[in-house]
Order: sequence, then C-alpha cells, then structure tokens
Amino acid sequence: MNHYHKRAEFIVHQQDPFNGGCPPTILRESLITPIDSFYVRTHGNVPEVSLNDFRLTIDGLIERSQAWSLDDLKARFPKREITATLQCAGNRRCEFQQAGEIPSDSVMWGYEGISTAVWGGVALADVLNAVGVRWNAAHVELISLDQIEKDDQTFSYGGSIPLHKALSAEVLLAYEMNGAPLTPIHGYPLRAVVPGYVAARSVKWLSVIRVGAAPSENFYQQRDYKLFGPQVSEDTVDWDQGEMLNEMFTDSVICVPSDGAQVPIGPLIVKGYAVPFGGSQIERVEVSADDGHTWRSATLIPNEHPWAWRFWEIPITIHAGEQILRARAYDTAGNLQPETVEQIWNFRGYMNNSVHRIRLIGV
Ligand SMILES: Nc1nc2c(c(=O)[nH]1)N[C@H]1C(S)=C(S)[C@@H](COP(=O)(O)O)O[C@H]1N2
Ligand SMILES: [Mo]
Repeated sequence: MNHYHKRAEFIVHQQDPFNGGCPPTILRESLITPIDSFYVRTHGNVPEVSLNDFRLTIDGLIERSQAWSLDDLKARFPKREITATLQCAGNRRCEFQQAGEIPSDSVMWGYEGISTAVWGGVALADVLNAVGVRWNAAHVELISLDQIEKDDQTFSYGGSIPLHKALSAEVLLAYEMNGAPLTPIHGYPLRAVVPGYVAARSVKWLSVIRVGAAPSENFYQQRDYKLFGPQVSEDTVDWDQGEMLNEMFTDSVICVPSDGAQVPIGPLIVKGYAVPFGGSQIERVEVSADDGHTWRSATLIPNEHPWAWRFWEIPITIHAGEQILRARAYDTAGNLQPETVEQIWNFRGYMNNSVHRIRLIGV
C-alpha cells in the first residue's frame, strides 16, 4: 500500500520521495486521468500547508509586490479551466538503457510518467497583468514551499518560464484538479500548470512568483532538466552548456497491448496516446505491424482540448509467433520522432521520443 490514495495497480518507483504512475493499459482508458491514477513525480517532501497561513507572494520586476491568500486570488481573478496533459521529461527513460548507462539514482520510468487532468484556477497572465510587469522582465520564476536536501544543502524546488509563455492564456495557477481541491501530493493548495512544457516547470506547493530578467538560478533550472548530446557524461558535463528544457517533444506510445504481451492470433485493436511539440497539434500517427516495413495511419480520436494528449487506435492482424509493432507521430509544426534511441541518448535520460516499439507474441 502507498500513502497517497493511488489505486492498487499504481507502479511505485520510489516510496520516499514518492514517485510512480499507472500501467499504460489503465492510463489509456480515459482521456481525463482519475486522480488515483495520475502519475507522481516529487523530489523532496510533501509540505503540509494550512490555508490560514498560506500566502502567494509576487515580487521582482513588477510595479506592486503582493502577498495574497487563496481566497484573495479567488476573489480577485476569474476562474479558468483547462484540460492539460503533464508529462515528466524522464518519461520513457528506461528505454535509454539499451543505448548506454543512466545514473542509478534516476527514476526508471517506463511510459507511465504522463497523465491528463482538468485544472481549475486563475490565469498567471491575469495575475501578472494586475501587478504590472516592468519593461525589462523576461522570465517568471516559480518557487515552492517544499524542502529538498541535496549535497548538504536544503532548498526549495523551483524553475522559471519565459515571460511570453507566462503571459499565454493556458498557463494556470491551479487550486483544483478534476473538480476537487488539489491533493497534498499534487501540490495543495496551489500549483503552476504550464501546458505544453515539460512538467518540471509545473511547480507544486507554489509559494513565490518572482519576475526577473534572467532564468531562475534554482538547481532544477540550472543543474537539472537540461539536454545534452550523447558524448556528454555525468563526469564531463559542463552544466552551463546544456539547453534548458521547455516544450515537450512530439511523441507517440503504444499502450494497449502492453510490451511483451501474449495475444490471440486474429484481429486486434491497438491503442495509444500521442503528444505534439508544445503548442502544436498531432497531425497523424502511423503504426507498423511488421517491424517498420509498412505503415498505416491510425484513427485519431477527436477531442476538443488543444493542450491534452491525443488518443489513437488502429485495427491490426496478429499472426502466430513474435511480431514487432511500432508507432510514430507527426505534428503540425513539422516535427516527427527520431528512429532510434541511440540518436538522442543523453546521460540524464530526458525527452525520449524515439519511435516506440513493442514486441508481441501471437498465440
Ligand atoms: N515543488 C515541486 N514541484 C514539482 C516537482 C517537485 O519535486 N517539487 N516535480 C516536478 C516534476 S519533475 C514533475 S514531472 C511534475 C509532476 O507533477 P505530479 O506529481 O502532479 O504528476 O511536478 C513538478 N513540480
Ligand atoms: Mo518530471
């Protein structure tokens, strides 16, 4: 049993801090992930926050610094709702191990580090417009109440997003998830939700919004969540040379059946999810049932939520013995998925969006 009201099938990668997600066969059952199935990625403690004491501080390069309670926020700003997918930059990390070693302290995600919720809250843009952003501002830092112990130091989780993203309508300061107050593990009482960006920027237990001229100096902005080439290792890394992760990359994953499954020969509906490069849309998903020799377009299941994953499905024929399925997505920004995991291997194990491949046994 775990302590965070997750369902029995939840795959717990780590108990303290708590990290895990639901088997993709379950994730694929509903466009909106129920809270008991929503993945969790936490680096430190789960702060216990009392609403009486809680204040959101907004300072930095603005005209009027503020400290608002949750009730102040609700009274001052209209409620906004957005259906958005969060995905950990480390989703699909375990497949990188085929191409090289990944530090053992990393959470070894399969492809369950992704989920979708209906988020309710206030728009960060509304808040920033109310406090008056100065002309030289360029980044918005989001700082948490949690306490992370690392290398003999204790500090709070944080990160930043560029001002243009912070002013986009889809970015929320959320106090609700699927119509209920946030649960403690998902950031109660307030978290950022930055649709289209790696979920590392969707800071939980949000406490301070600091408008600045440069990206955050926080460890998780400067010494983590950066992308490097395959030639860089833990020993040779110069963190200042890495690219800060922002937008999610185009990806598609086969969820049903699961990798390695034995399936009866004959017709079968294969199902999966796809996500576009942040801000674009999935244009098509193609599936190969013969290890990449021929490809057919899957049916994209309509949904009216531009910041949510796209579900897709396709009928295929299972024959006796081993069969390799592959899936690849294209988005409206012209992105497609790299062929192999070797091309994009990086020592932190981020952003694996190589063409997804599973093995089935027809019986
Ligand atoms: N304060 C705080 N916010 C955080 C984190 C954290 O450890 N502390 N983890 C981040 C990462 S890496 C991810 S992937 C998402 C996960 O959100 P979830 O646990 O609600 O799924 O939260 C982000 N926000
Ligand atoms: Mo993450």
